[in-house]
Amino acid sequence: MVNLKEIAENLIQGKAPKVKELVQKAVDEGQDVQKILDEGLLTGMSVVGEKFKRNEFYVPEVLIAARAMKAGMEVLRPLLVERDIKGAGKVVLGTVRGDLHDIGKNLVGMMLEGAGFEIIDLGIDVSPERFVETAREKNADIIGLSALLTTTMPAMKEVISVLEKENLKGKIKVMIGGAPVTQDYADEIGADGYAPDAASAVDKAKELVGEK
Ligand code: B1M
Repeated sequence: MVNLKEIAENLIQGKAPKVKELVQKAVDEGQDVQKILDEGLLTGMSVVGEKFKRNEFYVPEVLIAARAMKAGMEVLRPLLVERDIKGAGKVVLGTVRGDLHDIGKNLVGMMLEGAGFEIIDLGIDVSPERFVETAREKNADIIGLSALLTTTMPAMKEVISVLEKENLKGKIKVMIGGAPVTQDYADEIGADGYAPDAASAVDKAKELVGEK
């Protein structure tokens, strides 16, 4: 039986092939997918974050660990999205302008996809105008914004301003999230919803589509 701590350890050390192998093994053994994600990959990534904060890790180490995280997520992706109940709604998703963090955003996308949402993922460093234009063109229900830096959070407010200018506020809902983001911040900028993690993002997205 794979010890999930071993997955976390290898992720911290940035050993992508090993992480992928162990995650695959844990899946094959029938271990719970959510547990593999939480106790293996996410636990490892949170240690990386702590080390980064204490200057024990620098950007290259974090990038290598992020690559290992992605390798593990590749294995879990089909399992997280397989629930596939189509037609829950359409979400334009992305990381806001100036921000290059995409691991959490990708996880949110996978979980939403698993819950039957159609995801249009615009990637990272996305301008407010592009979010709104795409959502309008694709007739999306929700714009999902991710920000990991306190310095990029104001870009979320800009998306809402563009929606207001285009008279789309309320018609296209805005859901926000990311480590520094809070419900208070969502209230402050007039976002329709906030979710602290990927699982709650699914609940919140369903709620927002239901309100329309
Ligand atoms: Co960055 N970084 N980083 N980094 N990085 C943080 C965010 C930081 C907290 C680290 C620290 O100091 N402890 C810090 C921000 C400080 C601040 O603003 N307060 C920081 C910094 C400073 C920086 C740079 C400025 C460093 C530098 O260059 N000096 C730089 C900025 C680059 C830029 O964006 N312009 C930078 C760069 C990087 C890397 C490129 C090296 C890499 C990103 C790789 C990648 O994403 N492809 C990286 C990483 C990996 C991190 C940490 C270590 C981990 C982030 C992560 O992936 N977490 C991070 C420390 C930390 O957060 N502990 C850190 C795992 C992920 C699953 O969680 O993204 O929170 P998270 O997503 C969660 C929830 O937040 C939520 O659900 C997800 C799943 O549960 N969620 C949503 C996220 N989006 C959502 C959207 C929703 C709903 C929920 O609705 C739409």
